[in-house]
Amino acid sequence: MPTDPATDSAPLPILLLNGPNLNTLGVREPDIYGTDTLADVVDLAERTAAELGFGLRAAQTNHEGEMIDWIHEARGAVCGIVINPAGWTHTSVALADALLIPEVPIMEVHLSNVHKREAFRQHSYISPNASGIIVGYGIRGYEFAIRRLAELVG
Ligand code: DHK
Repeated sequence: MPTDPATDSAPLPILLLNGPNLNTLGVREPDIYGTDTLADVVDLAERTAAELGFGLRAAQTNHEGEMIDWIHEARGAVCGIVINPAGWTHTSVALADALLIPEVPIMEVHLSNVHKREAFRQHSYISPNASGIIVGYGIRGYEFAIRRLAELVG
């Protein structure tokens, strides 16, 4: 398990990133994305990470450059990344490139089953470099992703 050089014992935290529009979870198209909020996602992720002995850093943004800056800063600072890239999944070469920079396992999460939806949602620029992809489990997908990440880095 990669450890924090500052303490030489505690594992590096997991980084949870959520992309555009996910700040509106709970009110946005609840028939597709459910009624849980982003705060519920972060709470579930924090509890799951803590159970497995990891800290968690969580952030959401609607600004692609900000997301890319956070991913650059993650190099050497986190043991893995769980990301729901939301709409950027299907559009962003820049985000896909950025996710190679930290050189840690990446778990890609989508609340909805993107493969049951519009054709444009069925291509992901992120998936070819993801260690795992979880789609269609609602917010439980984040829990599964953290559990898998812990296995991969543990
Ligand atoms: C979230 C979004 O905002 C969409 O743009 C993706 C994803 C699907 C989700 O299911 O979590 O297409």
